[in-house]
Amino acid sequence: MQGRMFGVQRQLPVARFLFYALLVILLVACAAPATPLALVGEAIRVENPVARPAALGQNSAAYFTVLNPTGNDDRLLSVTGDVAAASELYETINDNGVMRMTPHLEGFVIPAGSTLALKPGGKHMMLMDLRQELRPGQEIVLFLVFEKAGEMQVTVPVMDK
Ligand SMILES: [Cu+2]
Repeated sequence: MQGRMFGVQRQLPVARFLFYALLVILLVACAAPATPLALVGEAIRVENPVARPAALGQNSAAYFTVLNPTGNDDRLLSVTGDVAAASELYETINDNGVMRMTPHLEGFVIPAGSTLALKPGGKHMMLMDLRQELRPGQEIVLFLVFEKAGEMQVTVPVMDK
């Protein structure tokens, strides 16, 4: 009986050592990823969406930021919305002083732990041949389709002119 008690007491320091050793391993492992720790495990999300005001039948553009805090690259494949006859992903490029828009049928990659900014003068979403007027203050609904995150519904306010 006394021998067993002694045996348990002798094992306790070993258990404590293993506990701290495991803690150190976990801390080192957690410090390794490039993604800020607070963001790990969160899903892809869209922030600050806006659309340009435009008249019925005209073209408009939508801008937003996609945050990818996951550990995997993802790709914004396409965008759709009932407000336009067609919606596509484009990029405005300065070609020797001439601004040109080029379509990105392959979509936009959002690397793991980084953001994709769609903004005026850069990558953006075109809303072509509007089925309705887009007035400032109004809200429209767009659907973004991601390779891994799937479809995401986004409410987009129409910005001031
Ligand atoms: Cu455009």
